Amino acid sequence: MNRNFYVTTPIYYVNARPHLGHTYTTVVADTIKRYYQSSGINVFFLTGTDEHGDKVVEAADKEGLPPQEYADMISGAFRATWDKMGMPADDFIRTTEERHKRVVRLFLQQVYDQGDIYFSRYGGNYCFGCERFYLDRELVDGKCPDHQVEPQYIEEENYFFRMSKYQDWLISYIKENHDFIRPERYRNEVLSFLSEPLEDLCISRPKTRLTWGITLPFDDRFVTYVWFDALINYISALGYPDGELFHTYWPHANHIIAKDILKPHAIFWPTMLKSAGIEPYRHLNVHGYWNVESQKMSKSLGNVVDPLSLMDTLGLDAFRYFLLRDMVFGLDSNFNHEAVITRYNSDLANDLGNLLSRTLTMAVKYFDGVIPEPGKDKSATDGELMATALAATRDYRMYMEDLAFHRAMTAVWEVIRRSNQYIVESEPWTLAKQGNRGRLSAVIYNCLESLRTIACMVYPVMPQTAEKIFASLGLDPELVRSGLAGSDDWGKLPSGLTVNVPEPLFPRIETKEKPAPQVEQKQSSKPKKEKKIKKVIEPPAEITIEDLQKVDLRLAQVISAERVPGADRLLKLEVEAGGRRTVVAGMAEYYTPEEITGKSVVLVANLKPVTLKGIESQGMILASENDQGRLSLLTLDGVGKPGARVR
Ligand code: ME8
Repeated sequence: MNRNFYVTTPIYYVNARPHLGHTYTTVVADTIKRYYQSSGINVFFLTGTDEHGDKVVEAADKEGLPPQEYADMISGAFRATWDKMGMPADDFIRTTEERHKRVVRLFLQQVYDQGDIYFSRYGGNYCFGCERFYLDRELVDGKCPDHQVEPQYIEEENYFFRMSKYQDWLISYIKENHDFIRPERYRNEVLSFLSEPLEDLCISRPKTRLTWGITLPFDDRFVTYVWFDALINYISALGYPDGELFHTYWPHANHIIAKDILKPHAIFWPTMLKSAGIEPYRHLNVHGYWNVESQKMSKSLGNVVDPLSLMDTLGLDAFRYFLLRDMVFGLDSNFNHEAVITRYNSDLANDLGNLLSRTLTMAVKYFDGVIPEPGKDKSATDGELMATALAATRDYRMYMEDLAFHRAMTAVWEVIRRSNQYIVESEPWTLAKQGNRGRLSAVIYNCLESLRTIACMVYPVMPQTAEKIFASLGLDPELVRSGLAGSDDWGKLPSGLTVNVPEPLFPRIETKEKPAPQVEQKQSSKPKKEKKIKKVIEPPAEITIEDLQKVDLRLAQVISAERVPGADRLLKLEVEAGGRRTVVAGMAEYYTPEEITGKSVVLVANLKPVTLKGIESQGMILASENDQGRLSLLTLDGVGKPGARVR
C-alpha cells in the first residue's frame, strides 16, 4: 500500500460564509485524513479559499469593502470555523497569496510555450454568476441551470486554452482508469459530456471588465479566468514544481468535491495538467448536495445552516456522525431536524452510550474497575462476538476506502449491537450471583475489548468520542490516533489496566421544539437567536385529578417471561393482576426472562390493547429511565397482593 496520501477540499469562494455544505466536504476530508493516519499512512490535507473573480468583487462591493479586505475577512471566517471544529488542515491556501500567483503564472507560461494557448475573438452566452460561457445545449429552458437566469450574449477578444486537443486523450484515460472519477454515476456523466465535441476554454478576462485576478504573464491587459487560477491551488500549495511536498504527495492526490463543480475538475483540470506535462490526480471523489428540509439551501430562502451553531447544540462528534451516516456519498441528502434527533437518540444515546456505560459499570462492580484476564472459560457466543468484530473491521476498511461512510458506520454498529446482545445473552449478573468468576472475567474482558475495537473504528468520524473511550479503558487516548495500524486482531486490550466510568457521552435529547440550528436570516447580517435543543426531559403537560383517576394502576406479579422471536428488545410476560393477562414489554435489553420472573410490578391495566409482533399486549408496566436511557422496573416486592390498586 502507498505510504502517502493527499486529500483536498475545493477552495471555497469568499462570497459566502461557511455553511453545512462546505462543512460536509471538509468533514469528509478530515475523516479520510484521520482514517489513513490511523492506518499508519502519511497524509497531507489541504483546504483554502478562492478569492478572485466577479463574484468576489460583487460581494465586496455590497459590503462596501475593497476586495482584498473583504477576502481577508471571509477567508478568516472559513479558517476559524475549521479550527473551532477541530479540523485544521495541514495547509490553508488562498489564491491571493503570492506563492499561489507565482505558480499560476508559471503554469500559464508552460501551457503557452507548449502552444496550447491562443488569442481569438469569441461571442457567446455568458453567465455572470458562474463566470463562464455556456453552450446552448448546457442551458435549461434557455437559462443557466445553477442560477436560473438567462445568460447574456457578450463578444470579446480573449485567450483560449486548446482543451479540445486533449479530448480523446481524456476519454481514454477515464476509460482505462476506472476509478479516476468516482462514484461511477459521475464518471458516466463526464463520459457522456465528452461524447460531444469539446470546445476550447476561454481563460482570460479583459481588464476593462475585471481587474481582480492574476495578470497573464504574456499579456498584461488581461487577468486569468478564475477557474484556471483556482484549480492550480492543488499544486501551488505543494510548492510546484520543485517542492518536496509536490513530489511526495501529488501522485496520491484525492480531490473531494460536490457535483456542482464536476466539469471544471473532471475536464478542465486533467487537460490543463496534461498540457503542462503533469500527471493527473489519482481520484476525483464526487458527493451529492445537502438540501435543507427538502429545499435547496440558499441565502434567498433563508435556510442556510450554520455549522457552528449545530455543533454547539448537538456536540461536534454527533454532528460529524450525522453528516457521514445520513448521506450516501455521491447522492443528495436531506437535512431534517427530526432525522438528526432520531439518529442521535437511537445510535448514539441508546446503542453506543448504553454499551459504554453498562460495560464499564460492570467492570467496576465485578472487578473493582481492573480489566480482568480474558480467561480460558470460553463459549460459542464469545466466538460470535469476535467474528462479528473482525468481519466488521474488514468491511469497515473496504467501505472507508470506497468513501461509503454510511456503510462503514453500519458495520461498526453491527459490533455495537452484537455487543449489547452479548451482554444480554451472557448474563454477567447471573454469573456474578453464581460466583462463576472465570466465565465472568471472560465476558467482561470481551465487552471491554469490543469497546476498544469500536473506538478505533469510530475515531476517524468521532475523534473525541474515541479518545474518551480509550481514556475510560485506562488507555492513553493519544493511542487511538494510530489505532487502526496493524490492529485487526482481537485481544489487544491489556488486562490489569484500571477503567473509569465517564459522564454520559450522549445524553438523550428530548425536545418538542425543533432543534433549530442557526439559520442565517434573510437580509440580515445579525445571526438569528439560537434555539437550543433541550438536553433535559421536559415534563408533560399538566393533567387534572380527574385525568389521573382514569388511569387504572394495579400491582402485578410476573408469572413467566420469554423473549419475543425476531424482536431484540421485547419480552412477552404473563402477569397476575387479579386475573391473568399478557403484556409485551420493551425490557429485553435490561432484564433476562429469569430476572424479571417473580417480580411485583406496576401495571397500567386499562390501556387499550395493542398487537406487537403478533401478540396482543394487554397493558403496560412502569419503569423509570435514567439519563442514559436505561430502564429499571418500578418494583413493589412484598407490598400487597397482585391485583391491588395502586394510588
Ligand atoms: O465552487 N451540499 O466554491 P464554493 C454539499 N471556489 N456540498 C456543498 C453544498 C451543498 N448544498 N454547497 C456547497 C467553488 N458545497 C469554487 C471551487 S476548487 C478549485 C474551486 C461544497 O464556495 C461542495 O464541496 O461554491 C461544493 O463543491 C463546494 O462547497 C463549492 O464551494
